[in-house]
Amino acid sequence: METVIIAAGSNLGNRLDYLRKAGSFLEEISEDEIFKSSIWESEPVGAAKYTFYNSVASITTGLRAEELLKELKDFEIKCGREAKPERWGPRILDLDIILYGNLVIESETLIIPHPEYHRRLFVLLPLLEICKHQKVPVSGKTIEAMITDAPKIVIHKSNLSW
Ligand code: PH2
Ligand code: MG
Ligand code: MG
Repeated sequence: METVIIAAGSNLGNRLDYLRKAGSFLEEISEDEIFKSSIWESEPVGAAKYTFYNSVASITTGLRAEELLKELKDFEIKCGREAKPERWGPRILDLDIILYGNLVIESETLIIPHPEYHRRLFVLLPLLEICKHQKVPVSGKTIEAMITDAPKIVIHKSNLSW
C-alpha cells in the first residue's frame, strides 16, 4: 500500500460537479480514508485559458503507479473528457498523480514526482492543507519551501466542498 497524492483540476463545464464526481471516485478506489483539500479557484497557468477549480487528495492504494494512471485516465474519459485532448485545451476534469509514496520514476507515460508541481501554487497550496510537514522525494524540500519559491499566481481558497 502506498499513499498517493492526486491533483484534480477543472476549467470547463460544471467544475464543482466534476470535482465532486472525482472525489467520490477517489473514495471508491482508496483502500483507506481519503483526505481532501479545499477547492481553490486559480488563474490559468501556461497557455491554458479559463479559471480553474483545483484541489488535491491523498489516497491509499495497492495499485501500481501505471495501473493507477490508467484508472484515472479511464475515469476522466468516463466523465466525458476527450481521449486525446489538446495539451493546453480546457478540460472538464484532469486527475494527475503528483506523488506516489517515495517512488521516483520517469517512463514514456509517467513521471513521478510530477515534473511541474513544485512550481504550481494551484497544487502546492491545497497540498499544504493536507500534509504540512512532509518532505518530498528528489528535492527533499518541504511544501512551505516550494510555495515560497513558486511563481506567484492569482489563487483563492473557496468555501466549496467536494
Ligand atoms: N493545469 C494545466 C495547465 N494550467 N492552471 C491552473 N490554474 N490549474 C490547472 O490545473 C492547470 C493550469 C495542465 O494540466
Ligand atoms: Mg493530466
Ligand atoms: Mg495537469
